[in-house]
Amino acid sequence: MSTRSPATAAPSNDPPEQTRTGMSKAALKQAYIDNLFYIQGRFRDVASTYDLYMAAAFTARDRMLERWVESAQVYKTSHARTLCYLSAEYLLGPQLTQNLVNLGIAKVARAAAEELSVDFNAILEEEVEPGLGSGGLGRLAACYLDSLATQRIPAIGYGIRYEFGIFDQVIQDGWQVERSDNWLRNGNPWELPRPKISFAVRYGGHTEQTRDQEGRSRVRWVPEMVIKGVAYDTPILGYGVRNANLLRLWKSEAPESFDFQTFNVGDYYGAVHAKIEAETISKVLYPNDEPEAGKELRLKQQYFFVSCSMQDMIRLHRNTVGPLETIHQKFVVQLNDTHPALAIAELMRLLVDEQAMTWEQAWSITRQTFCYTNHTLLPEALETWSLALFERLLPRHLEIIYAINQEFLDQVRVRFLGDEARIARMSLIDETHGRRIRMAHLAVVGSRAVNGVAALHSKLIKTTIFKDFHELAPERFHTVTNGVTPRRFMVVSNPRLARLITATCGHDRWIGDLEYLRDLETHADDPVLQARWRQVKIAAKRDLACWLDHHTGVPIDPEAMFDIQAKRLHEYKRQHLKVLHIIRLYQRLKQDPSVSMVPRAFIFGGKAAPGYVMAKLMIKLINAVGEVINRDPQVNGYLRVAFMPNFNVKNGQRLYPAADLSEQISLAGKEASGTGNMKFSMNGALTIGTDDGANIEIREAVGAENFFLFGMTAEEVQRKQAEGYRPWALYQGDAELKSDIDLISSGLFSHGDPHLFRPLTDHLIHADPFMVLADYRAYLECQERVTEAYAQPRRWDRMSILNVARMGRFSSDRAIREYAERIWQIEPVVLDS
Ligand code: T68
Repeated sequence: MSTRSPATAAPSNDPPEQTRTGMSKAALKQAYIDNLFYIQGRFRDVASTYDLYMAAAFTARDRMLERWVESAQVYKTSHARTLCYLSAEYLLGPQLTQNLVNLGIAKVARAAAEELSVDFNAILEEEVEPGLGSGGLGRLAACYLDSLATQRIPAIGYGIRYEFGIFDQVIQDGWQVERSDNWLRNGNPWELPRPKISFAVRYGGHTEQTRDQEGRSRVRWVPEMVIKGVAYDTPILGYGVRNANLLRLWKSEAPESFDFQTFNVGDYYGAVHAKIEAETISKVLYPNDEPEAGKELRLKQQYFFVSCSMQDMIRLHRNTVGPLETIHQKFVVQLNDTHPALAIAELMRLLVDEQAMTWEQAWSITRQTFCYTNHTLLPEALETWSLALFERLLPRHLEIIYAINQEFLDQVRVRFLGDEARIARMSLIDETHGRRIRMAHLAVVGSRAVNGVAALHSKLIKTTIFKDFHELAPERFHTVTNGVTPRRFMVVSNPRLARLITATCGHDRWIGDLEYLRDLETHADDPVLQARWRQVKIAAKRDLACWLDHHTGVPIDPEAMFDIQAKRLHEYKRQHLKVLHIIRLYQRLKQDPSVSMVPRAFIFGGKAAPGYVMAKLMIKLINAVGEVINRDPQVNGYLRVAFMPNFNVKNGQRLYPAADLSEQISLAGKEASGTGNMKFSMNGALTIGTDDGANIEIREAVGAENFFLFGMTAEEVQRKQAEGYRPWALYQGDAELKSDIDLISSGLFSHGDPHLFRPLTDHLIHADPFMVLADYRAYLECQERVTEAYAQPRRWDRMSILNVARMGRFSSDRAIREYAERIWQIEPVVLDS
């Protein structure tokens, strides 16, 4: 390709109006060239890989917009009931392949690029992912966007367009180092700025009592600061349908008028400062597990996106149906955890103060509009805001929350006469830790439905954190087990496996309806399928080994068992339990070099919150243990340890296809659901896991004989803790456990420094809040069973095939159908093709 004229780059017989968005190879070739020329201003022979990526992205986007406009029109004219998904995080991952798959042109687009001598894999590597989330919760939101469109549910995802997403992790000397994620630096081809869709957001100041023209008493909020939120829209396509939904992210800016006002009175620097302050609000994502204390900016962010979203919802309702009294019939708002729970108070404020609705009517509408999903039971992760901070930033909302609280507690009083302790427990204000607002209580009181994210989790919220609320209104509590999208986590990330499944089943219906994977079951013992299955796995392992060698310098034999734990670093997820297992195997080999062992590669991935010292020390420990093992010729034929730097969606997609064993070893009762467990299992990894979160349901689905279960149940954990847990006694009572921990303290992994890992080992021995020591023995024994099974390839293959065949339930499509039917009461809207 060396032509100089874009118009004649790819001669085509298609009529001109079709070449703009045609799906044929010729049309796609022409579109690449046109987009390269008219958007990037480049000819093929001078284009960089990045230019080629942008051209491919715009080629996909043009085709998406057609469906998007059509969907918007149909949704509008049919007055379709619509879901507003409010989430502070969306961990979208790379967009190009995903969008090509959902457009149904992944193959032909690649072929068209290759005919233009474009290395398609190279342009995919060029893509920067929007890391607008920190973990499972943000990724769940992204999976749900995909499934909402696929299930034809009209939906808008609302969130924040962070200028800097989750930090990039690099590993230096075994330690995590954070680098800022400047994901927008080269532009973002997937978004459309909507400068005309913008709203004012107020902060601070005070409130005043006034009267309206009819003499009714009203509250006027006189803010101290006003900023502007501007919409940036990203189209979200469904798979196998023409529906496309909208992700609307808000960027904060200074309103021009405000800027000029200050400027006019001569305070130029003040004006610039105000502008910076406004722009700061959507500047950076806060990683989870960071202490909330003093995070004024985070509260500002939450209010910012919630206010823009509620104002937008009202505007949309006005533009279509009309009377505000029916807004709860048009929209349902799903709160993804408590981060957007302020929306409840904001909708009240908008309806009562700005739309002059009565309090009673506004509350009735609000209560019918919201639904809330809880994602955690960990007390330290339950959001609360100091009253003083809240009052300073959102004085009017505090009054509204007080009023909601008063009305609510009056009801509780009547229902549970004289039970003052209950009143204190249920209040929206926590008076015991220096007056704080309990966001989870606001979310429960303001919602018509509350749900947990796996069966066990839902049971636990009803018996622990929301026990009192459940006693008051049990009918409002639901469960919807999480799911993940098979488009991204199978088709996009594991094309070899996808092709094999399609060939084996004789159809690809499973991509749109994952229950069809059951068609694999009858082939589970077929030696031909098993051999191919193994080839697919080994190819993925080779790819990963190559990537890891290149990025970490740790060479890994693709024939080894790939034993992977990839998730956020956290004590409750117990990466250190995995490390103790590795140290045990290491010691076994050192003590008896003749012992025969199934070779294993232990691969970790995950970020630690920048301020979470213990989690960062766990990363250092993994790398330190790896360093000793990997260079010890006595053991490194059997054991390897690698830490994948910067675990994000893109890198995750390299891990899931390559795993033989998936580590899901949280302390029972702590992991609300987990979703990585589903991603691994869908790709044929077997799980070693505790009786926790969705592990329990995965085990039920795939069959107990195809799952490696170990450890205490949540009930046993509770009992043990109530009895008084003494890790010291366990440490003293188990010689191997003691020697594994002592080896860490000995300085072997820290160049002789016995102090480096002391905080970790001391904490294990003396406190061990996540009961690593209590599950250690059971874990080792279970790993023995894993080794035994892996040594029988045909048995392992059968188990792996059955795992995939029975994962249908864990598609996010199923989860979204459950939400739509049981919680939202929203019907799909079918578009004619
Ligand atoms: C996760 N939560 C749960 N939180 O830990 C996991 N937190 O079990 C579950 O599968 C997943 O949600 C989806 O339901 C999170 O990921 C956060 O990311 C988070 C972010 C900000 C503040 C607190």
